[in-house]
Amino acid sequence: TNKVFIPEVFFTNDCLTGEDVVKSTRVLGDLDGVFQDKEAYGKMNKEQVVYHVSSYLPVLESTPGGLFMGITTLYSGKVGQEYFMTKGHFHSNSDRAEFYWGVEGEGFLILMDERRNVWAERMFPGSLHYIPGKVAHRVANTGYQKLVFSACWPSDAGHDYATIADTGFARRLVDVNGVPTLV
Ligand code: S6P
Ligand code: ZN
Repeated sequence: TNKVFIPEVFFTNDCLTGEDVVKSTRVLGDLDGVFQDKEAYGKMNKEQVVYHVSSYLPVLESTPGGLFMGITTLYSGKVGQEYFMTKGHFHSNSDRAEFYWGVEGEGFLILMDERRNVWAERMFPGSLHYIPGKVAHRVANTGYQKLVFSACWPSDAGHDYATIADTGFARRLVDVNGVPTLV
């Protein structure tokens, strides 16, 4: 089915924008440097949408004690043998934890601690994932349809994309003869 979970919102937020839901889109061109295979990346259409995020923000960013909720729709695709994935990040307030849960489709949550140990958890409708503080997180779509997952994180977590942009994840999830494999 094509049913995507869209929450009915029962809060009035105090965001500067006045928006209950903030939507953002990452196209392939926004993910320069993320994928291993530069040659394959170079040949692809940079306007292609890789994922959309709808964020539900009942309080201002960086408010201590509040919570945010987001729904990510990650499309199916590969750059070379590497599956479409989110940029991935640590939290700026590095000890802040997060929940992810699978809603539709299939993939893997890829996790990396501060010592650069990497592991992955299978995502599917109903899967629930606790991401401890100080653990970087990104999601790869290994299926043939879109992968939809939700997240809940503290409003003072923030996003540290720079560390991943500089040093990446220590392992990548690639298609090895049709099998998603961490290499
Ligand atoms: C926010 C939460 C998610 C991601 C989203 C996109 O803390 O982890 O809403 O923002 O899945 O991933 P990324 O790595 O591009 O922010
Ligand atoms: Zn996060």
